[in-house]
Amino acid sequence: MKLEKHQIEEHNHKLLESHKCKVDFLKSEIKGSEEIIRKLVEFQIAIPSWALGTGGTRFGRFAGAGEARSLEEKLEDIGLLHALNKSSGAISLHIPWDIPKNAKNTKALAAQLGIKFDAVNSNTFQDQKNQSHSYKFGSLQHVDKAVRDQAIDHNLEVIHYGKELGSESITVWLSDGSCFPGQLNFRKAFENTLDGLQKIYTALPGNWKMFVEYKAYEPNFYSMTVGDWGQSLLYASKLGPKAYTLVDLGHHLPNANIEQIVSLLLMEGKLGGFHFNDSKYGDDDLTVGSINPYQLFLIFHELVEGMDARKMNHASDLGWMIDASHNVKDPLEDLLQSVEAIQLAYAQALLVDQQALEHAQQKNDVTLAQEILQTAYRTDTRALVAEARLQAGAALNPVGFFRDLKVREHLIKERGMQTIATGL
Ligand code: LRH
Ligand code: MN
Repeated sequence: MKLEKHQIEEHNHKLLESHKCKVDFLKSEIKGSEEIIRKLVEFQIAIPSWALGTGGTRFGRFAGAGEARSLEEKLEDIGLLHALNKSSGAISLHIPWDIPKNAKNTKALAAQLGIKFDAVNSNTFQDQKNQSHSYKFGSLQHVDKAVRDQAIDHNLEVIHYGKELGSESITVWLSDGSCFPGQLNFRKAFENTLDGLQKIYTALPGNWKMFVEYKAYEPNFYSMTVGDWGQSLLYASKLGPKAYTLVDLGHHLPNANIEQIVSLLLMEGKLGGFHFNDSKYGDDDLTVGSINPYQLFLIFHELVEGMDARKMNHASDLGWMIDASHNVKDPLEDLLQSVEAIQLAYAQALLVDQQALEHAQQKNDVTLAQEILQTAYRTDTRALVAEARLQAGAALNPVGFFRDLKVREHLIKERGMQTIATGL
């Protein structure tokens, strides 16, 4: 479904007056609003190809309707999201769920929709049909060299597809680990995994990055061979300058201080990017900012402080990606809300008076430091984020417009009720 410019202008026209009121008031209240709006316009978030359909759990999946049936339809859906918020200008592919049948055509369609190819993801956590060796007991960690070599070859294949499409990074998430004490020799599992990652690293094109994604548990429930930020940092440090850690917000043990992890990985120059989502218990892959928006703000506060300390470009120097799974909501509405939540937290973090905060910290004035931080968090930045969309030619109210346009009804007419998108 393609959105015409005039449709967006008509939608914005109805909301313009109240929007102008809100944004003018906010501009009168804060310093540097134009610079913040410029940064928001630049800030693009990659949409996961595996989250455009309805996800499920082991207890079941309640099918959605009108879902994307192919990589082309997934690109069209992301094109629609990008037309609505001009902040979803990239896709993160998962191989083999989204193997491009004709990379040239896929690349041309993406370019037409203004979509870039962010990190490609390998998959050695499922056995594919007619696969020679099973990943039941792991992939790169496996005791059997034939299984390890199969997993390495798969990652080289993923890099090949990424190169064809113009991607410049690969995310390696390994489900490897163990379910019971005694099942695995941790040292040998680490050494096998490092050896495998090294062989994949060596095959990286010059300008590529490798993101090593860690996870505390699931699908293994006693140990994971890339189980936390320390292990991921160990791999990335031993691999070389093109290897980084990837922080999936849902991959931590309860009450982990993720913002401190982010600060230290940035300090080490080994933070590669994010898989944004939210969770209350485990790897729930819920809408970003839907459970713990204050934590998301604190993470962006550490990002802005740490990236400015290293003079990094906020928009391009880290991988900004969503990784979510939608069990009860329309996947496209959910993704629109997630992008909005990320932009809101980023805008709030840009409002923090860093100098005043540093001054308060130097004086151990804890209350003042908290007041400075929470003043930014308690500032409603919705009008700023909406103004960034307006200036970028997008919709003032993406979810409202998505509904007014009856997009899902259109997609159902086009694609039918019983359609399943590849992915989780
Ligand atoms: C693992 C993970 C990983 C993806 C998968 C879809 O939990 O976060 O990033 O490969 O989800
Ligand atoms: Mn992830």
